[in-house]
Amino acid sequence: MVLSEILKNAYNKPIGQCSNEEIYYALLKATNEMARLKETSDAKKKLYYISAEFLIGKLLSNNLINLGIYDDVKKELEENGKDISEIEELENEPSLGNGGLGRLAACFLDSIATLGLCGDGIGLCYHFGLFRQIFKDNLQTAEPDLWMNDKSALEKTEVSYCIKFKNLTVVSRMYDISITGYEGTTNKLHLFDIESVDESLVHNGIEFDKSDIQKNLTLFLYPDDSDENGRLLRIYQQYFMVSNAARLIIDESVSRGCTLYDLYDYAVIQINDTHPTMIIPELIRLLCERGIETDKAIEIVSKTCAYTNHTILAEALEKWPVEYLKKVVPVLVPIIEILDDKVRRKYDDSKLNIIDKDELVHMAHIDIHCSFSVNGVAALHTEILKNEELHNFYKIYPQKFTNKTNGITFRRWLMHSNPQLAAFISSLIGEGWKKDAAELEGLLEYKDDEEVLDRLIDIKHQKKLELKHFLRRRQGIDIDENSIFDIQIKRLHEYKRQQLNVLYVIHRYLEIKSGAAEPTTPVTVIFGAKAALAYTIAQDIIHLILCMQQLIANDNDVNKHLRVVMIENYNVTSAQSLIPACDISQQISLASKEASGTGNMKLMLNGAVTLGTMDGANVEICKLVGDENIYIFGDSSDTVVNRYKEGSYNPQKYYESDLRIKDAVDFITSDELVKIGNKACLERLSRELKEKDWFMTFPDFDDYAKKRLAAYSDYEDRIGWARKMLVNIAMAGYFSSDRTIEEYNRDIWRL
Ligand code: 26Q
Repeated sequence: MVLSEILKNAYNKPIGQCSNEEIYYALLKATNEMARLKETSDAKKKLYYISAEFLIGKLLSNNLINLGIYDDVKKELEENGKDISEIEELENEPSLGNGGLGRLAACFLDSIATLGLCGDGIGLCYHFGLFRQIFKDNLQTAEPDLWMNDKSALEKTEVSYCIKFKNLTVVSRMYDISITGYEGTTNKLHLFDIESVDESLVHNGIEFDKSDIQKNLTLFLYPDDSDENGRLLRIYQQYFMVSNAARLIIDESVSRGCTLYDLYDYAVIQINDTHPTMIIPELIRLLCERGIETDKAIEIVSKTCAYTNHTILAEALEKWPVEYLKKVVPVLVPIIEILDDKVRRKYDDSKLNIIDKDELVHMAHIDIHCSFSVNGVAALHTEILKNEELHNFYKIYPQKFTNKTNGITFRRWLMHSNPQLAAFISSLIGEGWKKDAAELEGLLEYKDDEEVLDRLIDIKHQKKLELKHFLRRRQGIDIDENSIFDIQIKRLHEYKRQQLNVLYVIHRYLEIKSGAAEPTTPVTVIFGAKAALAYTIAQDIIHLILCMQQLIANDNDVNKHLRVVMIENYNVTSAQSLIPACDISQQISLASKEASGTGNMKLMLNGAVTLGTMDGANVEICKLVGDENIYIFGDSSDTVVNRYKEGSYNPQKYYESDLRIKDAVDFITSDELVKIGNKACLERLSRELKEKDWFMTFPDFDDYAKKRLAAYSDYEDRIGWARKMLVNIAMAGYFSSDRTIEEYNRDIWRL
């Protein structure tokens, strides 16, 4: 592709005279056309990855890379005085997801297309992505993020269905986004929408009338469900998504020769968490409508569907009142009752029931009974599902359970976000790793090569400088590129324990302030996190972090040694700047609570060293890199699980016996902080920690402080540290989503 020719045809101008907007649109159009040439449709069986979230991030550069023209385009632009990163900035990020689960779906689509598998994504076309986070008075506020200001990345299709709810019928429309594989084929992400959505419904931040379904159905990702209208809207969204999906799957399968009795030979449906669960009763309903008898329909659907579990947190497992389903989609209720009845007849164990005694429908139970595969997302997580959370199901369906440890696409998370490191790796071991990530292990040969280790340090320094400029531009904050970048970036949740991190920061601040600590290399502690709007304690934790940021920035005794920075509106785009610049990757969830984590993998791949608990995929990272290349602390998942079972945890005991904990917690409500913060928020958080500390930060504090200090001290030995970086990069190959997808295909999809 020659850009100058494309621009000449489109605008009759040379590159130098085109605006960045003109170049952006021309590139978008050209990549879409190139992508179309790589579409294939000759397979018999097709995968449908159905998910309420696809956190795909910006597409342009990713597509240029996958189509193999990024370097040429970049060069041609440079020769004409244009900077590709300025053109990238014009693209809005489609933030159609919250975090890990949505980003995983996006990485999977990349790998499915890269491996040339026949598989599409199906989801919803939310007009507003996840809210834009803005800090005001050290508090998080939310603004609407209208990413879809033009529909250029979306291609309108002919596909449209009539979807009937109890009191209303809507007409859907399918829009497509092309998913390019790296030197692979082009697949589709199908996003369903309705024409009557009214963006002007949104006012006063992100408030809107939650009852006007015709106008709000696909307005927002995860409408606030703290009230009944919000919860009903979620059910409307979920049913709209799955009913469209079910019809599309049936239509496409039939057009390939399927009789519906053999649906599972033509389609496999991967259900991403419980949000799309209603596709099971909906498919059964549609098959019955087409003349198939109920038991047979249940059998066919169960052989077609596979379910992925992403959490063991009870509050995140969806349970919908039968009453709500009757209000929105009464047609599904008799089918769910039949499924529940079959379970009750067969098993004498109320824990297996689909509808419980409170008339709540356990969505995960539908998935497990009516699918042929149930998988967890990391080895430890799957073991906990089998032995604890889903033990009763495992006893009756041992053959359904498998582990599929998560992965990430190295195209976005290394080639795109860290081209310098990618090029250096290729100069050492060749380009093969881009298609076969296990080849990264070849780097181990250079473990003692000081020239190589020096170059790794140089690249990290360059990425830290780039982050410094990014932050100055975006937030007007100046950070010291010669400090240790100690980073925790992920959704804000108590189980992820940002509060443990900030307690340590307070402790360190007090130590430096009092002269008890004499730091050598300064440290910049960076946070990036959005908190759900109805999640009060999470908001309070953000508030505390922002207050510490301000307090330390203005304290000249401390700020030369320690800084806190909270990234505003953390998203995929900022992750791409943060991850390559990280020295220490904080993965400090309470053991047993983080199903897998995927940020941990992205950071490792970019040469960050993990400071973490034995949780999720950290366990597998630890096994791969060895004890000397990771900092592990805290109680094991067995200890934690038992402590919960015994109900024996008492935070007060730790608060009173460890002066560091007491001083740090007391500081939350000190005069200094209350002066710059909100007293009620700070007091609420302090009380929560002292009286509940449900995610057990105090028992892990001592070990955390020790290991964190050990990491800071080891960092002083620059070559020793670079060796740890190199081992982490070399051993990250296992976490390529290409490997994950090969396993899904080998064990579940069989395409
Ligand atoms: C549930 C009920 C009502 C409203 C919302 C929800 C809800 C919404 C989003 C429940 C869960 C989610 C998202 C979960 C998620 O992102 N899980 C993460 O999935 C990653 C990919 O497998 C894992 O790496 C993370 O460990 C896991 O937390």
